[in-house]
Amino acid sequence: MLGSIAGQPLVILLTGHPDPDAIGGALAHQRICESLGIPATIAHVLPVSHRENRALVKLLNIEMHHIANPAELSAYKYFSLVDTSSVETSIDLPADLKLLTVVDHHTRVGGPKVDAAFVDLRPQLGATCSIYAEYLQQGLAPLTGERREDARVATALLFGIQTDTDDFANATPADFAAASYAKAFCDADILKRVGRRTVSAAAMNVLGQALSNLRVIRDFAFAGVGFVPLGDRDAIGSAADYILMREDIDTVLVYGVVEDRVDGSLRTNSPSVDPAVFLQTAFGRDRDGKPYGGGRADKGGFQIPLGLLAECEDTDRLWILVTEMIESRLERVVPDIERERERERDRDRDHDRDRRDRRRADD
Ligand SMILES: [Mn+2]
Repeated sequence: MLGSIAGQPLVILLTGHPDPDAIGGALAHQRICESLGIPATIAHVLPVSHRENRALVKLLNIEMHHIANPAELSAYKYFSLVDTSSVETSIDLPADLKLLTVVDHHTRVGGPKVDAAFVDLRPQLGATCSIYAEYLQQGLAPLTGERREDARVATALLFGIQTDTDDFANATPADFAAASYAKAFCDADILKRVGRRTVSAAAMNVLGQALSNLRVIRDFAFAGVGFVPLGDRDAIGSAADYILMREDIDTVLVYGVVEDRVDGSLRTNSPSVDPAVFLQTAFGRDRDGKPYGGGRADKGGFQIPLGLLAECEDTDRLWILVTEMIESRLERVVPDIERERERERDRDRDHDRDRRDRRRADD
């Protein structure tokens, strides 16, 4: 199919914010085009927004054309879609630009049938990069390891498969076969560098708060993180995910105030803790009988509206109220919190008495 347009330029148009599966697939598509004598350009309309993805483009030195104006596409008669079956909607494509190929692994839900000369849709696969690795392996521009270029394509393919299958957790046997083909040619050092996880500054700040306020009651831990901007709400769940890695606990709850509500996340790897039951026992239901929290096997979340209290301008005092409310509710599920508090009170009392005794002795 591609061979029939040899010599004519083609554009690989990525839809949405390019992710590693789209970028890796596009790079392999470009390689196949070039082996057939077709100059192919990778283009995208929306920016590469995720930092990890920008690192991939930079470290592998991938040339991608950022389209700002549809006129920039006038040089092409043909285009290909990779890792999508639908065209970018934020731009009006030139009317005479013809869709030539579609290679994708997404399940199509409704919408018009894809109209292209070549269509390969495999919703059973975890990544589009797996389909491209298979093309290469079966003889379309195969990797040989002789050229530096091979390592770039192989690394991008492997990273695409890795990220789209959630680090292979959702990989099918075909994805593993594709990954193992790409692995043999990939640049392990670059793969390690692009795969380095990044954490936003906001998420790290929330985590810092959670760690310094963390209270551990046997195998349960909880922490309040104060006021969190709405846009950083996910950082509460991320902090809980991180704290759950601590080896001596199996359940953690992290909460903060987000806008006019208390917003929290529960994480557990205890076989006996059901997040939905835990949260309902602690926080109950609102007036309409709707539980404040819910969850599934290993995670849950809750939101408790603060009502008029949210307007309180003394945020220090509001935060004290919130922590007392949450702690007294958590005692319903973790009675040891109260016992712990009594021990603390006893310690403080002993401490005060010691100090008084010492002072008397000094007198
Ligand atoms: Mn994909």
